[in-house]
Amino acid sequence: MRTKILELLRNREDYLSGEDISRQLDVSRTAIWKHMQALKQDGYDIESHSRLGYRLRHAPDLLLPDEIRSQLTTDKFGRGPIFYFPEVESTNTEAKKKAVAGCPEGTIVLGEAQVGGRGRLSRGWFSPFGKGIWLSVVLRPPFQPQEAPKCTMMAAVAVNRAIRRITGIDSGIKWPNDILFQGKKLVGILTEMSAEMDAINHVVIGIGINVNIMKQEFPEELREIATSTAVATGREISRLTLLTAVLQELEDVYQQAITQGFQEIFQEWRRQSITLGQAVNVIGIHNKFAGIAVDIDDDGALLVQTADSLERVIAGDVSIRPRVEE
Ligand code: BT5
Repeated sequence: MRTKILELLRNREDYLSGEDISRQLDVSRTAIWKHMQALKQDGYDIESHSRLGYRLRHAPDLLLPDEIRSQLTTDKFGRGPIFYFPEVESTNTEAKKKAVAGCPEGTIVLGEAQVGGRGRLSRGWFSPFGKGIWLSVVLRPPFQPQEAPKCTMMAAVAVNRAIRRITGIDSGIKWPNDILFQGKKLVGILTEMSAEMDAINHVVIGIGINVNIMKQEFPEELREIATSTAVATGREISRLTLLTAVLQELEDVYQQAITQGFQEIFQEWRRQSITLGQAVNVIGIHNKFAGIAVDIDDDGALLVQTADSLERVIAGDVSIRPRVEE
């Protein structure tokens, strides 16, 4: 009901009378009054006028489920359960619990702040309150378990599309799971899976986007390697707008992967990649080497040409070597 009330208020610049709302939603005016009080308590600045009705002056910059639902453009993602936490250990950890408990595909988990945000290999993820999008999406893909890494690449394409569309910046994808702007990390993606031998139970895609974090707000060790859309554009970006764009793009690429396979998505990944064609240092699980990143293969592995062989990198860290002036 609150989502519907918000929708009505948003679509109207002027006042909307209690009578109109009650007719359109078929509820009593007392019930509407109660919903308005609850919305005000959540931080909505709603003007009420005894004769004219209600007007939304300002919505809080929080990723509240009602707000999200009133702006969603998707068919599935975010249409089912939305788990929202002002503070959470890690949205991925919560999403995995929900997935094991049987939540439907497209369930999302959001935290305004994460106190135990995770990267790969137990690294931390800095996730301050209200300044980023700390999101996990539960998928139940009909893919083989060995195809799960492709979900990370698919998510990178989707998030990069959304960031470019909403902010206008020229961000690019670094293999396999980062989105960078001018060499600094804007987004990290952590995909986690539960599977049997031949089928995936669920995949949780965790996406961390630095939105309105100012340079001096990053901890010292991240200041030179991380950035945010606010730093990149010089303006605050609505997290809600960016979030709904991310969900739409993610739903689109996922649908595309299911119906047409990953080929087109990988082509787009190649076009948005900042890794391909670069001299790179690879720190793999068992070895270290240097070469030129020449392509990705059909599995999403990075192909690196070294002095004497073509290496296939399926996991690990790849750093782009700065060009040496000749
Ligand atoms: C990643 O790991 O980049 C995956 C990050 C995924 C975060 C999301 S947020 C929602 C969901 N819930 C979670 O708990 N996690 C996911 P990796 O490639 O291992 O990079 C981690 C490294 O990035 C750290 O060791 C830092 O150097 C750096 N880092 C940490 N926080 C950062 C931030 N906010 N922005 C940029 N870099 C950061």
